[in-house]
Amino acid sequence: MAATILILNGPNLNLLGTREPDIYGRETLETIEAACRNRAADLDMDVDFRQSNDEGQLVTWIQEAPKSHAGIVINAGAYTHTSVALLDALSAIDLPIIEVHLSNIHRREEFRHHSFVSKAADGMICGLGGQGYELALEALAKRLKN
Ligand code: CA2
Repeated sequence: MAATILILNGPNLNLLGTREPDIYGRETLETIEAACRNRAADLDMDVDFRQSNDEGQLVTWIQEAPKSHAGIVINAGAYTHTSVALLDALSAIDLPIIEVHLSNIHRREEFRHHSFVSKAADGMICGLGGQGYELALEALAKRLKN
């Protein structure tokens, strides 16, 4: 049976493609989801692609993930820089985790340089736009094979 990867998107990522194209590009979350589905099919994986503006909802999805998912790709949006709750939830599960950011957070404001999510992630990809999600799926496919 194909492994299912949970792809989590945090607050405001539903607005992609509508504003700030100079930072986040013109892709919408829907086009990123479609690209992930195509890439996952090539890799013989399924994706479960979700977005929430609610920190508690993201925590609940992370807690439930080991029952039905083989790995997590997470762009926690601004919660990346603030949420000990997300760090605790990610640290409490035994799944491979890849953190993704569309923008290069290290080229931006100082407050975006620190990530709580990174403390629990196996790897982090940033600055490559939606392609970062596809690269994260490739990384998980390789890890799950080994
Ligand atoms: O670069 C990323 O992927 C971020 O996770 C995006 C977050 C930001 O807070 C992180 O520092 C880096 C923001 C997502 C909100 O995206 C918007 C898109 C269009 C219009 C407004 C917000």
